[in-house]
Amino acid sequence: MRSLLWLAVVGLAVAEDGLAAWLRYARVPSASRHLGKLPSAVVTLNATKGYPVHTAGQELVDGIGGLFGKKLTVAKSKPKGTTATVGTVSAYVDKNPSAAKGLPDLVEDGFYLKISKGNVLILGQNERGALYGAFHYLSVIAQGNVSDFTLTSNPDAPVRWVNQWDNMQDGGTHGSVERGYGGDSIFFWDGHIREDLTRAGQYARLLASIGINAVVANNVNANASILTPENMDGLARIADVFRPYGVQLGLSLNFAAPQLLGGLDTFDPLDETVVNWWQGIADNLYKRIPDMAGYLVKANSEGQPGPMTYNRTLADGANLFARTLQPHGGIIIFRAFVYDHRSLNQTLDWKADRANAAVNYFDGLDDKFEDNVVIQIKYGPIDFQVREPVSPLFTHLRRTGATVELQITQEYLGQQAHVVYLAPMWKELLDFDLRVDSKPSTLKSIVSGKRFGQKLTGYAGVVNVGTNTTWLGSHLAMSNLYAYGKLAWDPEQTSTGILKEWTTLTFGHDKLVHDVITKISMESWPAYEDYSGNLGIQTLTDILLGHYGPNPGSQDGNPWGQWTRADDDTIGMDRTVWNGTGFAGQYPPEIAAMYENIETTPDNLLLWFHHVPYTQKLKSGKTVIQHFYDAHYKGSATAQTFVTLWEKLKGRIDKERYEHVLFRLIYQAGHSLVWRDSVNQFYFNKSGIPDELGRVGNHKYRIEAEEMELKGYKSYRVSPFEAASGYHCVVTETNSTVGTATTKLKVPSGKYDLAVNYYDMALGNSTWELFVDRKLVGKWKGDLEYELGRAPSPYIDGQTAARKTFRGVRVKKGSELKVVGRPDGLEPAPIDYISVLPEGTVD
Ligand code: GCW
Repeated sequence: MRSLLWLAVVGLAVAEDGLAAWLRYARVPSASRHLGKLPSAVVTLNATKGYPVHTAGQELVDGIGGLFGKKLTVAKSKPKGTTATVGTVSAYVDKNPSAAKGLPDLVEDGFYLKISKGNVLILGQNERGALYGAFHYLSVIAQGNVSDFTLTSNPDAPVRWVNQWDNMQDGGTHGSVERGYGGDSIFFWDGHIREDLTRAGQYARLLASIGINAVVANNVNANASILTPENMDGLARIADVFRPYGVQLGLSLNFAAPQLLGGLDTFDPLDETVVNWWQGIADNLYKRIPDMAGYLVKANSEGQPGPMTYNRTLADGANLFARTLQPHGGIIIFRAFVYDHRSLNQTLDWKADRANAAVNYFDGLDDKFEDNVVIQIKYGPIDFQVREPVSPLFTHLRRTGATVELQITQEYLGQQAHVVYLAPMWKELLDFDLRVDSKPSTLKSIVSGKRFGQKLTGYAGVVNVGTNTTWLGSHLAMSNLYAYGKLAWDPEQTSTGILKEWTTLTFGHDKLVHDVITKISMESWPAYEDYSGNLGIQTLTDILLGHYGPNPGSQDGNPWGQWTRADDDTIGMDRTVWNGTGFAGQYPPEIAAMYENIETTPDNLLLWFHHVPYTQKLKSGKTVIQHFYDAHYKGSATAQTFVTLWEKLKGRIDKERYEHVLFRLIYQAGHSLVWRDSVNQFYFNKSGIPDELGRVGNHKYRIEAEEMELKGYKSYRVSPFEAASGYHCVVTETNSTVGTATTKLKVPSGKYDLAVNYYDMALGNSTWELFVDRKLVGKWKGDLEYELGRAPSPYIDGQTAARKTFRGVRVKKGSELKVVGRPDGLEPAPIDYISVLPEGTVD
């Protein structure tokens, strides 16, 4: 059996399909040199199978086996030779009472490591801490650092949770995992808990290795049926596969469950029958899962029911659950993402502002919550945008503990089809000083509980992994999950330091691999911000559909409140107190004063706080509109370099992951141009102000498909207009007949890169063929909906626009260029334009 497991571990490392993520335990360079400095046996103290100390012993055996090819034995008592001893502090002190004095103070989940001449002592404050210590030791030696050291490590905050937005059932517009881009739920299928929970166990292992201690498995838009007795049994099975890794299970609740599931005629939180119903639920859950972490509740938000339905406060709602959990030791995390998406009106009310909602709703409640209530606050006041100021609500809760909600799933940030390394953004947020009472008050000091002294504080990360073997749908996106865990444990770590660790563990030790991944990753968030939304205007993605491609116009004119208030002359949200929505006034005075004044508002948040003319001068000296144009050119140019950088790694990492990443980077490079042109075209059209450098609207290498000679294709006006070059594309005349678009090239003879911009809708798999002088240059299918996990779309728009490039194609002056499009299903093989680019040019 052991040898089978052994093969399984080695096999994982060989397959490189991403499943093992950063826990590959791949052989370190010159492994045999280190053998003498490693333990020969593992001793686990008071280990019970199925609990973390036992798991830690197994990981040490598997890890040292994989990393160094050294086979360890597991012993009960002290064997001969070097030993790795792992257990809790109390189990260790029971055996060695005299050792107690030399041990450091550990907080819950903390660990102590002492490595000396191949002897390894790993002690946890609790079992989970011991496992964390084992993972930490393995990570250090996997990075090639096999030397003596002593380390005491305590987490910065007690709550380090992950939220999955998994639905019980497939379907709906958001799929089986809401805003998930890595496949179906690993937990649920067809309204039930999956029979096979292997992936759930593997997920817990990954999370434990980065210090995550709980997972809320179901969507905050919760289905009441999760609480049927059958599903509660299923949840207990999830808890069983989590338990060996010290990961606790949390549950999202539907506030109206007493009515929807329990058959009561009310869900009023102060009604006694409702209270009793929830108490019964808590008792039944804890009977099955005695170590359950607790609940997560989204109430009175985006159509979810809540206490306000009965004119009760959010505190009444949270306390209802808090009291039913108290006998069991659970906690309730109540989300601050409460706002009204139905009646906000931008035309009637200049002062209306969704950003104001959280502070307004929670005002006056700070001292009303039970002790086991935590308020979970998204980092910014709106919704996971590419740049937001830190939510001011963090400064209003001084008695009640808060967690900061970060989003690992890249909902507004490229949906894992674009590389965006998020640690630098999170660091900026966590390091931001909110100056409460004019004292240092960084966000990280608030969510660690240090600033205000609350006990229950920390981090929540929305991590929508799925059944895809890469977990998130992209190998490079996994650095975000890794960084999330690392920062929740210790926010002082640096973005580059975390990345270096992750890269070594994931891709090995090659310096060039490191240099390339570091460069791409560190440039990725600034690039994405440059080619999506600038100066605090938000991501400018399509907020009514998939939250993916560009669609600046979708922000305004609806009650969702993610407004830009762009008109022909001006843009931005006036959130000042003197003339605007008053949002700036929700911050402590020093910060409020900074944002109130245009002069002191940083450029990168200018349009978040102020409504200004497009000609407003920035601190950089540029106008707002020229900044838009320049940033979009700059960001998309950077995205092109990611491809060439990555290509340097050919042969230096395994083919499987090399190709997988390359495919996405090529796609991203193309889609970044779609972003650039859509956003620039939109604001040029609105403002009428030309680009000083003459780029916007002038594409000299471009041949518009609608201007080619068409047979079986017809011109089609795209909506939104900016999603097509020249506002039009071509589509086949019927769903079953082929179309051709032909033109004679006027360029001098030579080698060119030919780029075809087309639309890949999730309605079929059209085929396109590109010919030069009747010779086939290339052929491709419209099947991105299978290749990329990003939200599928049935429309011809900025979400489905894509580019296919053929490099170094020889053409002659007067050559015939022809695209043949074969529609499939309802997808009419749409083409926007073809660029004939002198080699190396991008446009
Ligand atoms: O960002 C929005 C998402 C919703 C999500 C909601 C929330 C789970 O578009 O899909 O719902 O936030 O955080 O509750």
